Amino acid sequence: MKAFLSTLIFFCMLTCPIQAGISSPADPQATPEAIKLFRRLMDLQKKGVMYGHQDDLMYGYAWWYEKDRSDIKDLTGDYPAVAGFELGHLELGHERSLDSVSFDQIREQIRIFHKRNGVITISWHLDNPVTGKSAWDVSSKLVVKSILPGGEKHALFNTWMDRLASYFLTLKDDNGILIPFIFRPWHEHSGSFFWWGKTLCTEDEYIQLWQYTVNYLRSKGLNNILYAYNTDRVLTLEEYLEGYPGDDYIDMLSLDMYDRGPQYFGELDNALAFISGTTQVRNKLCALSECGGAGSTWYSESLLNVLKKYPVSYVLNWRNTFNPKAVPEITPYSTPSGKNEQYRADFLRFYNDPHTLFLKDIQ
Ligand code: BMA
Repeated sequence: MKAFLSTLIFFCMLTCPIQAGISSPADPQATPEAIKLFRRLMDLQKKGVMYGHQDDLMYGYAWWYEKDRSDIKDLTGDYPAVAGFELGHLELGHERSLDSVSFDQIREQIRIFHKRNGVITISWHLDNPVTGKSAWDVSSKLVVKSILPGGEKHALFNTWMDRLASYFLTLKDDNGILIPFIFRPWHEHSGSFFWWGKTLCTEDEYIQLWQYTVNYLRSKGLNNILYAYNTDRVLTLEEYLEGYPGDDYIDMLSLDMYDRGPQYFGELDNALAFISGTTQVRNKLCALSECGGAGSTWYSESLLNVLKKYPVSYVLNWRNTFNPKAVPEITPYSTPSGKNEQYRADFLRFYNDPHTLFLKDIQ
């Protein structure tokens, strides 16, 4: 009996990784590198919150693609732990993204950042396949339906998926191994400002879109990807999970939430409580995948106090647009002008807090 029980326990440990406390990506064929990344992120999320910045390595305040440069590094001496990249317009076969960034240079920076042991996350603001306008064109509620199997834009969408897959297949390290990364398509679903938004398709269509995307990329041998489900501001778990494609498809449950007023930290606290709660039950990662503040108080105790309450993998600020005349709103720019001093001081406090993790902290 004893022998039988220990054999049973051993068998369970092999076949039931969740019960045994070993977490794995949703993809049953995940590459060793994807498994390693997932487990590393799981460990790190217990230690603190990584800082991420969109397009950090591509351009910044008053500079454009300078080798090794980063606004965050200019200010703190360290890179963010997470680097965000954007692939909008790759689907059209263009050489540059909708933000005028070269896809070859994105590849180059992904390779370099991976070598530095940084974490990579990719977003995709793809055009509207029905109207040929941007991702923000919400003039039709039939777009998602039309790109699913049987829809009139399905063949076109497949050519877009092929371009995406072909590009992903070039993201390899020096040994020819696919670089693992987080992919966050179909983002901010709870809002209605992208053609895949909540009121622009049915819940079932949105789920099918997600599943189709993941299955398509897996079928191309891309088993190196961790998928991030994402919504904009939400008030309940039910609202958050409307359109969730399922635990077999998703590795990270993420939220985009910008500071739009005094209720922000309370709402953020509320949302992270139920999102991180559900990630713990599901054995998934949690992230605040886009955020930023209105003004110099954003990198404050209030933000850190919320982040310290929950296991959150990373907090990412959106891009610094190349605009020397702009007043910084989202991230602190490195230029030492009077107006920026307060932002810089706040950000350095945020950087120096033991709970925040930058690139050197995750080596
Ligand atoms: C948005 C804005 C746009 C940009 C897009 C993709 O939120 O920053 O200007 O084109 O992200 O990066």
